[in-house]
Amino acid sequence: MDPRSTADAESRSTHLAERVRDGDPRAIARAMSLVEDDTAAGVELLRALFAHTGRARLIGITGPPGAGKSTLVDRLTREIRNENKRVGVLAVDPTSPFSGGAVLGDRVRMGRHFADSGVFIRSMATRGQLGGLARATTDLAQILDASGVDVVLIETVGVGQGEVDIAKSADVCVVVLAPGSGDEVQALKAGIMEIADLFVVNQSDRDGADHLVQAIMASQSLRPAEPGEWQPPILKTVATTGDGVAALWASIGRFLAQSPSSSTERRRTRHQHRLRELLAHRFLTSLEQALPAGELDKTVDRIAAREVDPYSAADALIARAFSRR
Ligand SMILES: Nc1nc2c(ncn2[C@@H]2O[C@H](COP(=O)(O)OP(=O)(O)OP(=O)(O)O)[C@@H](O)[C@H]2O)c(=O)[nH]1
Ligand SMILES: [Mg+2]
Repeated sequence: MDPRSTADAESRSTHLAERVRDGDPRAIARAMSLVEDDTAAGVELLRALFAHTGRARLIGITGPPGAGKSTLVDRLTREIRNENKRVGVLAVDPTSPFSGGAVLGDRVRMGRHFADSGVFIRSMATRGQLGGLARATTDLAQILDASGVDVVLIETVGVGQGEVDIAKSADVCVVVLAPGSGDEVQALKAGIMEIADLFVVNQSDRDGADHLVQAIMASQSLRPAEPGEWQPPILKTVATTGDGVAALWASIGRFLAQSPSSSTERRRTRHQHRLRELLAHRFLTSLEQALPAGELDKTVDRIAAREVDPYSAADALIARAFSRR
């Protein structure tokens, strides 16, 4: 590569990093696009910003489709803004058949915050990638963190493992359920009951809210807590009116204050996942570069034709790629 263009790229990303750190919303949006598109400039930027991260609290909001997560995120955002804290919102848009048009819906629901410079909102498409989604979410949260937001709210639909992983790796995980839709059964199946630090029974203005509270209590009694361990509280909210949201925010605060060690542990887990992912990605890239073009595809064809098993094929490819070095 032309050394001048490399130097240009570096100075551009340094400049962009500075603007991100100033909290410039256009710079934040640009930075996020560079990262989401998996560009070299995006990596350069994350590198430059990393030293300035670690301050923001990540709050995962997950639950079945339509439980009221976006409406709740909107209300929480207002609550947090009342304390004069800055908020970033990452809404992971499921392109799953469960939920249609979330991008537009989220935009409309979050509309009142668009003019507020203390709030930055970004919708992320899932694009079917799994590990990639968790990675992209972590990276975008880091950009927000470096830009000086105090809280990052991450909305994911708790339907797939990828989404559940994202919520789980936040500093606190809020599981939102709503009465009357068989949510508790669905949530149990998706494995999101185990990851809750707090439960929210939203839409508690509707019939069946108390029944749902009972069902959650019953599911929790199956796993008794150790003495001194945090017991996930069950909070009732009506996100459309804001009822119970102040109490929810207070409870989140209590969790964060009481469980610093679990928070440290989760941060470590996030870094661990990220490092392993990077290593796997880089390893595969250098493997591909070391092999003749088309070699991986040829091997796939041979596996499909049962000429070789995938285990021996993997060993052979690694031996071939790295023995010449
Ligand atoms: N009655 C009632 N309706 C609510 C409440 N909270 C949300 N809703 C409505 O429920 C619907 C779904 O709300 P959303 O906030 O979009 O739910 P979501 O969980 O973000 O949905 P997805 O992102 O599509 O999974 C909307 O029509 C809301 O107005 C509530 O507390 N009570
Ligand atoms: Mg939503």
